[in-house]
Amino acid sequence: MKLIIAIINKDDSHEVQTALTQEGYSVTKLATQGGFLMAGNITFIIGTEDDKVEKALEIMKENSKKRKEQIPASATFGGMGLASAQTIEVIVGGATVFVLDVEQFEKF
Ligand code: 2BA
Repeated sequence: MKLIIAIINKDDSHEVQTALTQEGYSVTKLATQGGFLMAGNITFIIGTEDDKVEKALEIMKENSKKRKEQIPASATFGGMGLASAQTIEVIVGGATVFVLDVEQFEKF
């Protein structure tokens, strides 16, 4: 069994959640915040069988597209040493995913 921890952009999280649930995955959703943009994102915790990991990754990939956004430097942690009026280009969206081995799984 594996534990998938997936950090997803807030704007994509509804589609990801719907698609995962429709495919029968059990999903726990946490409201989280990125350390750099300090914007809300969503972290999904998904416990699943080894042979279902690839399909879950596929669903996340299909439903969370990367895109470029211009962000005011002042909106980033520390402001990157730039004047607050300056903007920087940041890639947002997509998914950051960790897949871990589960040593033991119990439901009481
Ligand atoms: P944030 O830390 O808010 O980062 C949002 C996006 O800003 C990142 O997208 C990246 O494109 C950019 N970025 C982050 N740190 C940067 C820096 N020091 N300089 C310039 N640009 C920077 P992603 O890499 O797709 O990450 C999206 C979110 O996933 C992150 O939000 C963070 O919450 C999480 N994340 C990413 N990598 C992680 C990791 N190795 N461990 C834990 N969480 C991670």
